[in-house]
Amino acid sequence: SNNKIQVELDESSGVATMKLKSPPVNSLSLELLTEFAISLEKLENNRACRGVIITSAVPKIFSSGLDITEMCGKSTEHYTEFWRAVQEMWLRLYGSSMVTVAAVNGSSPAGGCLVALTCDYRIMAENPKFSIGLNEAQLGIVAPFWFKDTFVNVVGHRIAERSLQLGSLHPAPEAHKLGLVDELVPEEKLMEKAAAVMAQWLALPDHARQLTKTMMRKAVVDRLVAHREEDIKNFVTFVSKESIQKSLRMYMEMLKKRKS
Ligand code: CO8
Repeated sequence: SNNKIQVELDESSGVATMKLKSPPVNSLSLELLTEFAISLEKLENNRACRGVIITSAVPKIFSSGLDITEMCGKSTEHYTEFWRAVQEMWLRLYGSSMVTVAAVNGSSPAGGCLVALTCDYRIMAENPKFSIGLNEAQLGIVAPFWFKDTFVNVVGHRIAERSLQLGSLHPAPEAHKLGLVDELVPEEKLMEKAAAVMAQWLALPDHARQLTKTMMRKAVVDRLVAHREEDIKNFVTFVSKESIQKSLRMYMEMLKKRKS
């Protein structure tokens, strides 16, 4: 099949695992984002499922973030559809009533970091070669306000302000110190630890936890919902600029050159 996400539900624990499997780097393409939102919706509507662990099936990479090729040389209609899919994925994940745990088993820049930040809890493999952060500024682009809000809600304003301006990618140990990830474990223990954390969160009654989660996140969700069309318009205008197209093309070339 051409599934880019492997979903498995353990009926006895009520915990699903979503494994991103879109080699080489789990870029969040329109197709992957759409599958992500649909998979989440299915689990959300499945009463047997109370929690989701999100991880990667690609070695060394959690997700390389938004697929840059979706933002290069495409039509206004395409940019519009793409951005709506990014919003949809985030709205479903941030607003999920399930417990969501990110098992970050590789590098996690930009949109990859957003996916992790959007969960309730983050566990990262302790490998210092793996880094995580919202590095948009390094690409000459600006993280949208709801990426920023999600980041601030995890690490606080000061750390977010510095990290966003510098477009920092933090190696796992530093990410842990900053509170960007909650825990570091040896890579081979990651899934075991994620299951243990999940069990701890699921030991509480769902209802009070869900209402508390909603209370904590509602303002940020409502802000995007209220400004959704405006946010799409902003993205399309921004990404359509020749200067931004040039920055993105140069960045893609830099990625390719770095290899050889
Ligand atoms: N999108 C598309 N293609 C990508 C991306 C990406 N995000 N990342 C990597 N690729 C491609 C590479 O170009 C390369 O292609 P090819 O094989 O054709 O040369 C292939 O994937 C493999 O990549 P690498 O050789 O670099 O693989 P490594 O294992 O050496 O490194 C990394 C993996 C660390 C993930 C590295 O590829 C990397 O740093 N990628 C860039 C990550 C990044 O900066 N992403 C930011 C995307 S922007 C975003 O998510 C938010 C934007 C918000 C919108 C703002 C308004 C405009």
